[in-house]
Amino acid sequence: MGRLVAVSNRVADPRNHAAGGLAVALAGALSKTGGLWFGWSGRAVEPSHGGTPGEGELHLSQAGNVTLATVDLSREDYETYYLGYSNGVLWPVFHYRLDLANFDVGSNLTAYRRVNQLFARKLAPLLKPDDVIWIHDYHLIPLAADLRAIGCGQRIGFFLHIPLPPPLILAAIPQHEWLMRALFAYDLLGFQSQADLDHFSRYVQGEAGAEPMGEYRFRAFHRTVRAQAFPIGIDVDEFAELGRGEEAQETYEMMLAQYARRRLLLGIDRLDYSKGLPQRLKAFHTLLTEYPENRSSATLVQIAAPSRESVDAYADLRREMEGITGAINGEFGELDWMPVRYIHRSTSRRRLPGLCRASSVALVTPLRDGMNLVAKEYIAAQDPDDPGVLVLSRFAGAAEQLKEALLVNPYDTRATAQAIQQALHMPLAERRARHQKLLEGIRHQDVHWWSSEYLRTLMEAEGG
Ligand code: ADQ
Repeated sequence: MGRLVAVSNRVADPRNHAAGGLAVALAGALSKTGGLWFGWSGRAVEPSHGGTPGEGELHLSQAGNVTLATVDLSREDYETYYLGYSNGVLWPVFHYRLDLANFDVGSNLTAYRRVNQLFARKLAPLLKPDDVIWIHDYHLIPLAADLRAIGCGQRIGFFLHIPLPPPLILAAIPQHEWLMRALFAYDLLGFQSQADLDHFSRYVQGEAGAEPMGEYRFRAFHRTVRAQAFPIGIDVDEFAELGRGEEAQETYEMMLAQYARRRLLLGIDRLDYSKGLPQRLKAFHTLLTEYPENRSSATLVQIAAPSRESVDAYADLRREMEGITGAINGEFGELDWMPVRYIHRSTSRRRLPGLCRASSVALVTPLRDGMNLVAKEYIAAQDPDDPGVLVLSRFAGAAEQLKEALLVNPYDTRATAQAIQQALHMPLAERRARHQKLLEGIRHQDVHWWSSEYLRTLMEAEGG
């Protein structure tokens, strides 16, 4: 395989494993091939500082043998391409939230097209003929088409980290056909789950008259693309190693000391409406109402990292969370017990394994999620001799793999409360048996499996 060129909205130093996310996922493949990682610098500059809007400066730096190349965006493009179209249209619709999408602002679409074209223009001169290009996520759907338009013939793959909704939901995006046509400029499309792949297949057959051509190959818009599910995993050993670190140990001991007489329930999320946080709090309220033996005992630690705060739906969610938390604590709290510890800040990744290990139950209950890596991290952090229980939404991509979790419908707060009660009382033998199977599963399809399987398939795929 030639040099790997990864492209994603944000770029991180792949040597910094504490950064988590794509940095861990791509580090191996990037460093093996002396790769290049290209994306937005994270800087939104005023036009007077950086020229005309969108024409950001290119920054090159080295992280070991990996080259990091980033471009600045104008403030206007940040607001329109990133907040407006990517996170105000694509994110809500792909998470089935048509009610939260704002289709009205034409300048958002224009900026989405413009930034993808800018990325193509800035990336093309850095490419070598035998590079293999791997583009990530919904911000960059048309990038392969833009690269092809300026003469790039390299192999190009795409991986969608978020769900792909069913055809009729996707069709609510006025530009749905343009977006889906753009996917056919890739050689390989990777989805998180079979359900997403199934939606893709139904869309292209129903809306674009495509015929599936044998397994995983589709022809439409005069091009052929291969599409498959590659559920993303975590680096189980790296997370376990992080768990042996000083900060994780310290966190674990602090939690045990603070909550010695309590049972801990844990939620770790970005504060995002896809994560089902109000519903989770309501299920916890139902637990305290219907199973009163949990009062003065069960404590929900909910860490919700701030995210996209300038988008209205996120500000509304923040207020809603504060309201529900206050109501539960007001109704049930005692002088020596607060039922919900709600922390609206991000937590260092180094502390996460300690938090996970100290908790009897993890609540991973999104309304819709591409995968959800917190579910897998929770499993990896447990003591196999005395593991906690994972309560997992059936609407997370991870539910296709993690069958031994307690699967719940997060909209059904009563059934979710029952599952939490079951988790709190699960016998040790059952906890161990479930955990062992879950751990085997996340080890088998870990993040190294994910990237090597994807890249192997990309090398075989014949688009065109
Ligand atoms: P996210 O929606 O960000 O990612 P998720 O997979 O849950 O969701 O988390 C990604 C990483 O962020 C995990 O390593 C997690 O530990 C960390 N994280 C989340 N909340 C945190 C917090 N409060 N404090 C510290 N760290 C936190 C998108 C998709 C997911 C998909 C991933 C990867 O929405 O469905 O699983 O990409 O493909």
